[in-house]
Amino acid sequence: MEQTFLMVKPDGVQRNLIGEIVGRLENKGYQLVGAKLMTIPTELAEQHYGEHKERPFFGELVEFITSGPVFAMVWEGENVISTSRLMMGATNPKESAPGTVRGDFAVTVGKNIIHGSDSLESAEREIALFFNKEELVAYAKDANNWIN
Ligand code: RTP
Ligand code: MG
Repeated sequence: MEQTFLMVKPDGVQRNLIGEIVGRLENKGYQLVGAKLMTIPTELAEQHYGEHKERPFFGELVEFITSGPVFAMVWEGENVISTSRLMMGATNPKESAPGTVRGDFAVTVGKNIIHGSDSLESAEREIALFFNKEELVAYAKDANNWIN
């Protein structure tokens, strides 16, 4: 089953949006298979955002993503990579539609609340950067078994 790497950025953690974001993904029908609250070391941030190394905002981006705890997650489900990107909204909140995380909660591109892998290749790379295999949990969901 397809998996993606999603992360509530430091601004989202500070604004108490972890629950809101996890809730949206659960309600959609995706399954959480790994999660941790962590402060990203600078070296890991530079690796994670390596594709933006030459961009003028790279320094600010690394500084921001390491500035406080993030909530790193792996989510699983059909088309989860592209659909979770749709649920996040456009990178710049001034273009992200209402109903998306960035459209509903963010104002500026530098503090846009959530990260999501943008392709299968990025998802595999980012999951491996942030999680060991043992930290990802395969499990069946059947709520009816857990009520009585
Ligand atoms: P992300 O990687 O964080 O999920 O965001 P994304 O794919 O939608 O956007 P991407 O192009 O990968 O950019 C990564 C992050 O860099 C910041 N950014 N700042 N100042 C700027 O013009 C600018 N452009 C991008 C954003 O925080 C973006 O999420
Ligand atoms: Mg990106």
